[in-house]
Amino acid sequence: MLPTRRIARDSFRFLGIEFSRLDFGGQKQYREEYLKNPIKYLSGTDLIFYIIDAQDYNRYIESIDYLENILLFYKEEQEYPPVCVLFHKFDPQLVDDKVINKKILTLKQALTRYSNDFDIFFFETTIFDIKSIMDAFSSGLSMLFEKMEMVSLLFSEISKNYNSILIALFDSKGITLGEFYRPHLHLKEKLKIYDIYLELQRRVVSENRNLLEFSDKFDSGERFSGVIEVLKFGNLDFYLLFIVEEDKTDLAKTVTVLDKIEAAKPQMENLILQIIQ
Ligand SMILES: Nc1nc2c(ncn2[C@@H]2O[C@H](COP(=O)(O)OP(=O)(O)OP(=O)(O)O)[C@@H](O)[C@H]2O)c(=O)[nH]1
Ligand SMILES: [Mg+2]
Repeated sequence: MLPTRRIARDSFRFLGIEFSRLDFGGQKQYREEYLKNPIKYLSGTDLIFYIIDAQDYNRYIESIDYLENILLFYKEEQEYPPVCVLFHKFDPQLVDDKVINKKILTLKQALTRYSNDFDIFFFETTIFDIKSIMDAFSSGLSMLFEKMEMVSLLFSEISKNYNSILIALFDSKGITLGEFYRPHLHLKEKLKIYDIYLELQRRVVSENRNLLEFSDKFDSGERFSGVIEVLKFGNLDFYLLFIVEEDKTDLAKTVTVLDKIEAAKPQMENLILQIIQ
């Protein structure tokens, strides 16, 4: 990719609302320009994603200093947009690397001093794991919708009644509105599920289906059953993904569990309606 020149603008729709997205080029000359005229460039922001190159230790301080300047401006203006800080380029081979994890932790600690004024959230992301980027983006957006957190709470409640591995709700672009994962589910397994979801969601759309059931297994051999269901609200489509452990002894039991998710649907639909209103 080429470096972004000044600001690249585009827009996208989420939950029926049009958002303007401004990608600020990070080269020094541009950074200085934004700070010289912050009212023009920064005012009126609803949500900030601040991206730090997690591999570039030498520039951590520079990056934090710049963020401090930005936040000082917002504080003066008494604007308090939620701030998502992404430690990016946290590539798969670095996940268990002690040095980078320690450095990131130190940065997080340094940044919490802004948390009195700002809602500040941290994410480790990498281009090699699309889910990590989608999670950061989804979590940020969810800050802008009251009641969105209720979706995950509801899923967590529902999960207690079944051997759930995952319950998640996505919009048509794959943004997560809420999710519950079985505790201690490994990253590898989450990614496997997300890959399956992306493929099956495409199939649901291309075959114009409302429902798709599937069955698969993790590398560990553990089998699971799942269903993707389309929930329609006017011209907004949502995708409910429900995955349960397969009952080895009694497959019929698994099927009933999948049927039972139907029982929870009215509650879910009610909640979605409240969020998009
Ligand atoms: N290893 C690694 N490299 C990445 C990752 N994401 C982006 N890159 C690389 O980092 C370089 C810069 O990426 P850009 O997306 O242009 O960075 P940017 O922050 O938008 O830069 P500006 O547009 O100048 O602000 C490119 O060579 C990318 O391929 C990542 O997750 N891991
Ligand atoms: Mg760029």
